[in-house]
Amino acid sequence: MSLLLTRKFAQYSLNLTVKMATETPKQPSSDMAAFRKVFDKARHIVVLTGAGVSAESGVPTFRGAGGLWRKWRAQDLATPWAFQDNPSLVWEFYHYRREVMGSKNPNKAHEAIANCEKRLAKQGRRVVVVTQNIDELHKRAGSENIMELHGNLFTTRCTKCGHIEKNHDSPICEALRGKGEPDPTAEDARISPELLPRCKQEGCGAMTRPHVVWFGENLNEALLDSAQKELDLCDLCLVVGTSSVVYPAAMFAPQVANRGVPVAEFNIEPTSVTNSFGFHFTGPCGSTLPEALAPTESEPK
Ligand code: BJW
Ligand code: ZN
Repeated sequence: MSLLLTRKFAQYSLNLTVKMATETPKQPSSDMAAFRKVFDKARHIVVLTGAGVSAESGVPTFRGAGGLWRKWRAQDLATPWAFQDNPSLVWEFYHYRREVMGSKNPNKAHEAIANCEKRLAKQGRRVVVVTQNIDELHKRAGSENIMELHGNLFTTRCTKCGHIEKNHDSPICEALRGKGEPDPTAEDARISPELLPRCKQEGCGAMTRPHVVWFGENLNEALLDSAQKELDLCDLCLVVGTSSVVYPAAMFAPQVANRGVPVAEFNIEPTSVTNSFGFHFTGPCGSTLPEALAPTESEPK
């Protein structure tokens, strides 16, 4: 974690402890008209997204019903130790998710965010998406200011030379062709490392890995610092479809709320941080976001 971020995290934890000890939590408002007044005035909006924003596209989340971590153990599939121990299984998991994405498209929530960015840009206002998702659906919807905190499903990184490369091949390698869901119990079905995706840099040829951030790994420092700057400067933050349990992303919106900036959460249910925010809109974000971000007469031209 960068020094700046470590300091922010310590400060955030301290503030939160003091807040919890001294304040009765307030219920966030679900008054859309009140939100719209705040939205109309905002010049710099950060949209922090998680798996829930892609749920209505048919992409599974991690922790809810049908979530990936309900079916598989994160420690078997999304840690550097899992990859070291069984790269075949980890590649099967990411190959499976790449193939699933082939039939998925951005939904109304992605589109509302992308359209909002374009429209507000013409008014000299900034919208930036800070996403934990690796599925590229924000990009496919037309968002341009995107920070992918946890990496990208369609990018590989060489385990030896570090070469990073975009890769949309289907399948990503012949040995994975036709492989379905990963099966952590199928020890004898392991693909040998030589047959897993390899680096295409001349003279390298080492095994590549998905360019994503696993548990126990640091997020890209430069990216984190850029995200932190956006969060420090924004005058409105939307938190969409995230359980806000995974750090450091989980502390971003509460941090913004802590400096008195309005934060609106869009989720099908309350989360553990809902009461730190001014607004909470319950429901599928494919319905709530288009309403919240739609152009209106009151909007500055
Ligand atoms: C809808 C909806 C609809 C559904 N409309 N809403 C204490 C302090 C700091 C760090 C730690 C700590 N304790 C442990 C840590 C380390 C760890 C961590 O945070 N663990 C927690 C579980 C406690 N963090 C890390 O290791 C991170 N690195 C790090 O901190 O480095 C420094 C460090 C290292 C070691 C120790 C200490 C410090 C890295 C985190 C990497 C996360 N990686 C994953 C997988 C890789 C990417 C991939 O394969 O896709 O990222 S895990 C998974 O969780 C994925 C997601 O991006 C991430 C967040 O999940 P998300 O998006 O919130 O999804 P869900 O399913 O949880 O929630 C969906 C939400 O949508 C729900 O709320 C639904 O209600 C809602 N929803 N349908 C609106 N239609
Ligand atoms: Zn290489």
